[in-house]
Amino acid sequence: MPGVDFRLYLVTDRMRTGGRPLVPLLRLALGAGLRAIQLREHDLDTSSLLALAKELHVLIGETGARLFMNDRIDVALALEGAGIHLRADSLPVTVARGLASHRLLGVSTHSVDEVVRAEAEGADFVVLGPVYATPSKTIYGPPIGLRPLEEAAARTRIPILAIGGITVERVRDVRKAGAYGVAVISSILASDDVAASTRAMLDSVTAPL
Ligand code: 3NM
Repeated sequence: MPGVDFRLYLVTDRMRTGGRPLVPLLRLALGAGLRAIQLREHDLDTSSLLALAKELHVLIGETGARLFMNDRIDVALALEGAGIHLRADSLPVTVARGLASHRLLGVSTHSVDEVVRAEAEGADFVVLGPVYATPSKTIYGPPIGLRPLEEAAARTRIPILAIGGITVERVRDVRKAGAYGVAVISSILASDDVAASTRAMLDSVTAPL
């Protein structure tokens, strides 16, 4: 199974695009070099979600990037090669791993202990946050700051992607704290120039520290 070969993970939220349709924005981001997208549109019914996922799967297939399905292992399994991203109320990591042994498996975490557990249970990578206050939602709790990133990176080996309020200016700090990369919604999807923002983020996640 291929490993985690991306340092920028775009998480979708079609309510945060400033009223613009999601797919053309994702096309722009992919054209700018984005390598991984997590489709996270909880409120869609299954047939609408599957239709959107299929459309993205085709779009992504043309670029060689990766598509991850948030929570919906069933939809991921319906799409060749799609990865799975689990959240706290998803099926347990061990169960997901059993169902999808050859798929990349990411897990949302909010503490050092959760990162340690996700690794032990078979996650390929984790997203850890919210590191900073996020304009996207407050349901993730208060910002955890950089310390948990440092500690989680010291105690685990799987890639950790920092999430929550990540901007180009903050990438260096989270990487120095131990993040392998970053996961974002607003700094790309809410940007007036999605292609330029994607390029700037890609440059900052690969720049020498
Ligand atoms: N998960 P933005 S924070 C989807 O902490 C998500 O698990 C989080 O959006 C977590 O890049 C978050 O706009 C929102 O801050 C990220």
